[in-house]
Amino acid sequence: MAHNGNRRWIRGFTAAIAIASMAHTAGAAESLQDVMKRRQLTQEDLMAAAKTYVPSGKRDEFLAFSSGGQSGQVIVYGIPSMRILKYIAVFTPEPWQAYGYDEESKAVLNQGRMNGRDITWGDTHHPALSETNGDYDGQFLFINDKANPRIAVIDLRDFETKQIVVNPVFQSEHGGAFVSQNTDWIMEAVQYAAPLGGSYAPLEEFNDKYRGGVTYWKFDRTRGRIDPSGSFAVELPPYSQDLSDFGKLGSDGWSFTNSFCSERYVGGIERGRPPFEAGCSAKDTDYLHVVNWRKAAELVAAGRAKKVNGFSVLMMDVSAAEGVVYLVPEPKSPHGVDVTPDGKYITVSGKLDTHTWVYSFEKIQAAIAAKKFTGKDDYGLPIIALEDALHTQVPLGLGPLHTQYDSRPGIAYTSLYVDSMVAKWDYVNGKLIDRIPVHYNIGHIMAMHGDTVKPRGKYVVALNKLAIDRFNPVGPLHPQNHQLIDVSNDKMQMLYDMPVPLGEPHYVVAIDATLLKPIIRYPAGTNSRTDEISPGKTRPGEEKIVKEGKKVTVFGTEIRSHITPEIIEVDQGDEITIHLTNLERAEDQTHGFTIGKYNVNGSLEPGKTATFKFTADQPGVFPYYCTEFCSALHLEMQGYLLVKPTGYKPTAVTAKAGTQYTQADYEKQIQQNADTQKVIDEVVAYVTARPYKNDPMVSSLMDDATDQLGKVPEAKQKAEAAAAAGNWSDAMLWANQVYQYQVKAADIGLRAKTRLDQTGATPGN
Ligand code: K7E
Ligand code: CUA
Repeated sequence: MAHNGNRRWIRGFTAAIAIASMAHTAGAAESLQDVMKRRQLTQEDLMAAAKTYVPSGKRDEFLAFSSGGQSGQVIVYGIPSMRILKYIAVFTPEPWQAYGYDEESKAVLNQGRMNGRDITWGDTHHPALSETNGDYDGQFLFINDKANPRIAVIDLRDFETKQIVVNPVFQSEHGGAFVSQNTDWIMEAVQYAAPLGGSYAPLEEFNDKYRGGVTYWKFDRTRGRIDPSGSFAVELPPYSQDLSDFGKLGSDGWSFTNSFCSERYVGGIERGRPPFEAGCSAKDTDYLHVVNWRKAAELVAAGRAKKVNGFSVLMMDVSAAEGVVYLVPEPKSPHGVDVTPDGKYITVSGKLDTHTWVYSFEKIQAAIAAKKFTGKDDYGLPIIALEDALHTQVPLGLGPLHTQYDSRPGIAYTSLYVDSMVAKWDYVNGKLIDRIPVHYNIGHIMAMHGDTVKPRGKYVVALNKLAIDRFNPVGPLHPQNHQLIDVSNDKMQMLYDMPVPLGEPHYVVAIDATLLKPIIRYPAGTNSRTDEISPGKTRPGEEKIVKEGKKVTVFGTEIRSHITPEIIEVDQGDEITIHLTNLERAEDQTHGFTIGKYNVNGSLEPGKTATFKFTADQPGVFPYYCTEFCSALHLEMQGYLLVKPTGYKPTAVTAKAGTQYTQADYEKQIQQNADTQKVIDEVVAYVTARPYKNDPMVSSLMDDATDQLGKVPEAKQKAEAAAAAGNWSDAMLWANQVYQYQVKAADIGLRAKTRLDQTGATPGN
């Protein structure tokens, strides 16, 4: 940076302090009526805008976690603003967060490998938030991969994926993730039947050899990880199990899973048979599976399970004999089973039935207690008569799918896929209350805390499969359309269309934003994927390069605005390991890292340590740099990887600096440092006159500023020593380094000052 540039910077800096306290002057204003006219907005539009608009600096009331469908990710957005806040990388490598680039996150993705193969995508369907006593607690998020049966664990302290578990028994899944009311179990039901454990059997043996099932993963809340050794599966008939839900309150200990092809039809167009769709929807009813999972867990603990690929599976003969699984007829081709907030009812909708059916848990239990069954299915599982389980059937419309619940007792919202509508209805008294059109072909519907014991009401979101004409066309593939609906009044009101351009978001969960308490920084040197301190953790001043034969290990750091080391010299063929620690503590002060042409890419949030491994097989000069625009000197946050060709013979060269500096340059720099110090003193006086320690954000900014200033004496000493030796170039450069530390301290200090101004802190304690 040029000298006069620096001077301008100081002037600008002083000006910034002055401007910060100036009032804004208003120009000739357009009236609200003018804007309505110009933009052709109705009163209703204005009302919707007022209900969804979140002014700059204000925050959303709820946070939604949406499946990212084929992207294998999770999308986080705010409600009511519908502003996207984050994509969480889960099953798919994702460069922005360096997921799948550093060794730490590669280790998580590698947990999801199957049969020795990298699976680099996922078909995410159902996110589930962790619950305590049946309500969201804001600690964990789980999501399933339908295509490759897997479940991932995301920690909501840092919104990072921590674990992926592969289902060792089943070949596909759909009815996951759902959590028990204290999140000690996570459910994952099969979709398409196949022989257990991945073995082969011809389709002719479908009835005998193909199986469905439900997996109950044990979740260790203190470790925040799934424990596969404590988990088990329950074998089910090959009925194409679909969605599931856990019981709650009085129905805790039970789970419910619907199915859509209890006909066990096997298609085969090429064999001259009608396709799956014909044979799988021939009967008038399918089966709701009612599972006493707590009893199943006891039987597994008592050694009654079989092992399939080392995983415990409770087989159907045991389930039938011990009363673990019961079947109840359910509407044709159902999709979705949802337990009411009080745990007393279970709603199931059949895509090919216009009614939603409501079952009574109490009636089901009474039938089981009285052993009142209409018979058994081909696998020996008892069938409860519909009339012995049904509470009511409510005509809602065409193609009912999923149901969510309102804060008002008895009120539910059900998506109507074929009608493209949302139905509001009363499941206790069996009455339709209101319907609203959506655009178009709604899949899931989601209400605030809408699948917990304590729904919050206010909004529902319609997750529409098609957008068609809602947005500016962007090619033949349109975005999905999430529509926000106000449900706080008697009539539902459409508020907002939000395009989702990342994949098909099957299901979403939304939590009261105040329940989330994400961290600002990691404890220094954290491997964020294991929550442990990394062996690569490096403290400032302890950076080093260790060479052992062909192995080169770099212990480096990043802080505004340099990477240490700045030069890494290796020989062609060396195996390189680079550990980088971000030394920053300030909020949002992330650094990146890349080495061009070596596919090295890092994202280091404050406190994180990440590791990069590669073989330096290509000789040459490879610049590396920080990929986040992290400070005014971000572009200078750079270095060189020098890979010497095999057999390279160095010739004697003396380094010659680009620019030589004189005593006058040095003195000019000293003066500038003194001026800058004055500005810093002003900011410090301003901040410390106010109770800044009461605000953790300001307090940590001030810690960071103090850190930067703490480096001044050493650089100053070096500058003075060089000056004493008459080496004006080194003297000037070290004096300039002093200036760099000052600038960063001032920059952070000014941020602290701005924050104090925004929060209205006044002098005093
Ligand atoms: Cu798309 Cu829940 Cu997988 Cu329904 S699912 S729409
Ligand atoms: Cu760090 Cu740019």
